[in-house]
Amino acid sequence: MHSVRAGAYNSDEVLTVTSNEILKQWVDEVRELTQPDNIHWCCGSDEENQQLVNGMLGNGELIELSKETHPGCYLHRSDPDDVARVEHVTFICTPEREDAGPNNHWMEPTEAKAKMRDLYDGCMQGRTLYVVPYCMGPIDSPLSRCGVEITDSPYVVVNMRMMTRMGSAALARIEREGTFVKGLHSIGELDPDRRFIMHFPEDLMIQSFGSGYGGNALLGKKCHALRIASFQARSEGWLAEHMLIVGIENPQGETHYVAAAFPSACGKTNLAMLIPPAEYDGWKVWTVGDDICWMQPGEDGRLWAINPEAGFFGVAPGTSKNTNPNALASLNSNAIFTNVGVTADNQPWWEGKDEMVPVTDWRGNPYDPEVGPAAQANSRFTVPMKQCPSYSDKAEAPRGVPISAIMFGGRRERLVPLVIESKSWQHGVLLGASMASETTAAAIGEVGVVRRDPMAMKPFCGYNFADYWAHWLSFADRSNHLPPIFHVNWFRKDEAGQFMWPGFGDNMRVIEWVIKRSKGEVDIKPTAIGGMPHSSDINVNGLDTDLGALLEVDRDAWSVEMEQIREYLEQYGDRLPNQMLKELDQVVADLG
Ligand code: OXD
Ligand code: MN
Repeated sequence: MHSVRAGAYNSDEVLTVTSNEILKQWVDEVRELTQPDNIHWCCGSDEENQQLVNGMLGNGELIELSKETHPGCYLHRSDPDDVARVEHVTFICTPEREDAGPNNHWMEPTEAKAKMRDLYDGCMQGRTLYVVPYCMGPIDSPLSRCGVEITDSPYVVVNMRMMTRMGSAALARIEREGTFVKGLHSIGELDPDRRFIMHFPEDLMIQSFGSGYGGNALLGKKCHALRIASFQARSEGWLAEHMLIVGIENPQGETHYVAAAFPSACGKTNLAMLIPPAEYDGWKVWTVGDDICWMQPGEDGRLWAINPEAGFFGVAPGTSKNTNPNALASLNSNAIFTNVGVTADNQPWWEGKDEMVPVTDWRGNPYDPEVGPAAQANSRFTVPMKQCPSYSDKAEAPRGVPISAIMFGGRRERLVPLVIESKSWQHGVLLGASMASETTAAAIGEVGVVRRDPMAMKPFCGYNFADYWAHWLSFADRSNHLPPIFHVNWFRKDEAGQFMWPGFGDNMRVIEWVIKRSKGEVDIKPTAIGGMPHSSDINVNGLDTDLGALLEVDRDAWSVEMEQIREYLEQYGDRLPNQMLKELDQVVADLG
């Protein structure tokens, strides 16, 4: 095995760092194009990390937070125009437009590569080029896949070190396997008009320019582990999904793992770390992952899943000891906070955290509530998963964990019951494909507009959704031990606009029923839209909630909903698998 030294290399020395010819050649090509002053191959050591941090403390890219309350924690302030993913300039570049599908922005690959070449030309002059080898998933898991990100941002390097298995061990695996995803990233000038996130799935390649924000710049996450991986998974027979993975251990010590997909901002991180209600004495919740799940049938036919990530890149606002005490407890040390406020005693602060009053807002200005919130709405924390009190050491298991149930969910104030079980795997795929959220009061005239977000993958599927559903459907032929699929909705409101379900830790009550169903311990009431629980099978002790109303099926309203789903699916034209319409027609026929 060829060992890697950390440090700066001149161009001749690069050739001695790795035995992988493709990697050597690519780094050399990028060096010629971008013209960095230095090249640094990252080994992932503590010393290397400290050097990078020190450099950023020196130039103000990082600000040290209170050593007393938050040792090893730093604040990063992004450019105010660079605080979120940029879907409008995110492209899937396949030779045929149809392969990207109506769900993606598409650009012809030669055109996209030429555009990016112009942007990258000389862009790293005066900067260091970092070569970041990483592994998505446990380093010795057959389900894991590797990548190399080239970046000119040390902030990206230190974040990638928390979010992935980064450094020498990943490079050694790349040298053994020979294949890896190539990700090229430059912050450029952070100009929103010169910002593109390009994906070339057929070349296993990502090119990102002009943004330092997580989802656009930490290429292991959305770009690799979802967009490129979903494409790769299709040809290799597995699934790359926008799902959390949570283990539920009952008082007898038996643990069941559930994978669940929700659109962004529906509480995935909270669900992955939930604290069961008081009466669930003896139950434990184990967090395997909060955002991404890769799964495939094992020899036993069950789906086995890994979390390809090693850290959380979570939304800070709203995270508190009431909503997510496990997340909060993870953030006391060794975390990077991006775009949050700061208190007088130099602690990170965001809306909803606690009663402290910040003195500085996310832009570094004196905090003034009249001007806006202290923390940017999409401000984030980056932290190693292992710091979470509910961290499951099964997150390191090379085989992954067996999935007992899959849950899909959206944010629906009306119509959609608390929980529905699919009639079959195929009907479950329809439930996933019809996932949607209603827009909230953010924009006038838009309240209650239903936006479809199939499998919560709308911004993340690296190919045509019609082909993606066909791939999902194909699993019915790959195994007869697939997990049951459910659709949940924590967000129903009553006439007075009040939430009908308490959510958060009480979601455990629904998960308990889901697991009972997966074990065949309780029956369902069959309905046109799927299996519904008998009210007496969901534990609502101590809750003041109208379970009957949460489980009712409004036939007329569902008929309208099904026609809207049909309209949505028909956009996919001839490529839409027939089975999807068959499932839909069956629901319509059963509704009568
Ligand atoms: C995320 C997202 O950052 O889904 O995880 O937007
Ligand atoms: Mn996500």
